[in-house]
Amino acid sequence: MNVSQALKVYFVMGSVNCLNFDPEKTLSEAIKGGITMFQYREKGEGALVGEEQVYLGKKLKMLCEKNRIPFIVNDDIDLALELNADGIHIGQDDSDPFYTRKRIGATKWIGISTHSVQEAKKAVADGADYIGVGPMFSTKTKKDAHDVVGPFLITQIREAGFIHLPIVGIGGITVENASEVYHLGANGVAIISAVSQAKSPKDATQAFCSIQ
Ligand code: TZP
Ligand code: MG
Repeated sequence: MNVSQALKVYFVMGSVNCLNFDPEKTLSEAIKGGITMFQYREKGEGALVGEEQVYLGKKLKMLCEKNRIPFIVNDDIDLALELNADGIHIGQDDSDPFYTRKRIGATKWIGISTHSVQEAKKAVADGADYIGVGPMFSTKTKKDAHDVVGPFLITQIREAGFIHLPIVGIGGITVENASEVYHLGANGVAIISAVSQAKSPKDATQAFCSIQ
């Protein structure tokens, strides 16, 4: 699977995002529903740390591996290495992209969060394999989220030229608004709460998979 295919329905989650089921059950249901990539994002108030964070990460990685779903770790290079993740996702304030590349190696994927055409251009120069663009819409999931940038920024990034990286939209994405994100040029949608807090994460994922 290449990066742009993997981004199509990209489920992002940590233990604090799960509402009706534990993280393993939530992920296994989302896998049954058809997610194309998973990001382990264990952060926010009440998030697991240390050995517990690693322990849960190993269980989620095993689930992904068994089902051939690429497994990405948020922010933490050491954790990504320890879990033998397929890649890492970093924000503008996280570790330096060149340092990150040096540590995780040439074959792993690096995703970089961007909020403007300028940051997207920089992500290309920094060796990203894909970029995240957001928040697409308002979200309660990330307390320190950037102001909403809106899905049209994806079109602007596409039209700016020289940015041929796969793009995933993130932030406030629901089954109702996801098609707008795809239609404005995204290769995929990254979703937390619309799957992790759904009554049925499997049905919610299936609904995302049938869009476009
Ligand atoms: N980065 C930008 S918005 C966001 C992240 C991690 C949160 C997305 O969560 P949700 O529940 O899909 O709005
Ligand atoms: Mg980050």
